[in-house]
Amino acid sequence: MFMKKRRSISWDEVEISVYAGRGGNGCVSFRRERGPNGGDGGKGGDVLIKTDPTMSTLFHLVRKRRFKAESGGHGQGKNRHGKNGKNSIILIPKGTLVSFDGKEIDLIENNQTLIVAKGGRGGRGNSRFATSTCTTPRFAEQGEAGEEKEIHLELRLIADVGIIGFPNAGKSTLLSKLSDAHPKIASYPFTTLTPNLGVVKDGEKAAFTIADIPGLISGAHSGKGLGDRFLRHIQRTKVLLHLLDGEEEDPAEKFYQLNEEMRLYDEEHRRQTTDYRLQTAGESNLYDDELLKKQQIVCLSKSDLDGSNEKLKATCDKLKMKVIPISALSGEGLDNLISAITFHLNQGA
Ligand SMILES: Nc1nc2c(ncn2[C@@H]2O[C@H](COP(=O)(O)OP(=O)(O)OP(=O)(O)O)[C@@H](O)[C@H]2O)c(=O)[nH]1
Ligand SMILES: [Mg+2]
Repeated sequence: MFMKKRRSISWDEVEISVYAGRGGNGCVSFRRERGPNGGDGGKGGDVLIKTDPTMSTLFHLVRKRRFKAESGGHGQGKNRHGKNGKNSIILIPKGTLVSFDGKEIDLIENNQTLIVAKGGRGGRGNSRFATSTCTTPRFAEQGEAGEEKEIHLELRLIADVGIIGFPNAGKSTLLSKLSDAHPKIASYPFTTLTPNLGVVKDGEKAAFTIADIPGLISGAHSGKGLGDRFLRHIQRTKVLLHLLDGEEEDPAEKFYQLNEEMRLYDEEHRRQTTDYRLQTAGESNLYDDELLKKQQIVCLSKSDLDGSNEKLKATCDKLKMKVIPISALSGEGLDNLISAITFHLNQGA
């Protein structure tokens, strides 16, 4: 009985079906006195997956999940070969793990391309089968079928800097001020439902990429709020920008809470990867993805509000570390912040 496969619906994990093009058929044709002249069929198009540095989700694949490349044209008389079918190219964000045929391929470079389904070979026309003993072959080859695959895609966003913080801290507002991204901003928690990615420019040049993720709350590591799904998107960032909400009563307390969430997430992740490594002994982990090992730049947002100086002092005293006051509204502290980010990124290079 035909069973419909369950497909996951999510912006960072999707399953798609790909169909490479069929090869065109070879042609049977003769020219009087001169013998067979049937051309070959064209090759079927491949289905490729390519990373696009400007994308930050797999959302576009939730609606469109079937990709078909063009079939090759059939061969024709007068030894005319069929046209090769056009490839189908699926764009995905950098940092997507592509799984098919029991393989897992991690696409982490910009504009990296991977053929996931190969087009069928075109059939040979009858002119190819003429021999001294068979001068009038009345047959040609059929084109081969293209490959068909089910592909699983899972995203772990790659950005130089990841903005983390509790809901409403001002993460998306900051992202929109620093970069070319236009995330949704509102005065209620959980405005951001999927990460946003932006490019920060230094003049004309791209200086670094920065992503904000949905607000985290206590219990996030075990899926509370919008959950642990988002923590995995900061695993591949080089530096964390920890944004404390300037409107919070006690921002330092929130700093500890979020770090505790990251510690618990690391612990859980380590346990899972150890289990996985035991199963697949010998395979090494690609990158060091522990959240607590990452450099954190701590900022206090909304420094334009009344009483922010006192709050900054109290927070610094409690945390005993440097906290950069910023206001995405007035622009205060943003230059300072960019210098700190650049310093940390260069240090890691
Ligand atoms: N006064 C002031 N308000 C700000 C500043 N930055 C952000 N806000 C306000 O804070 C609220 C939350 O801003 P968002 O940028 O949506 O916060 P977020 O951290 O992305 O929130 P989530 O997506 O829900 O996690 C909005 O009403 C913003 O206008 C700032 O520098 N000063
Ligand atoms: Mg937001």
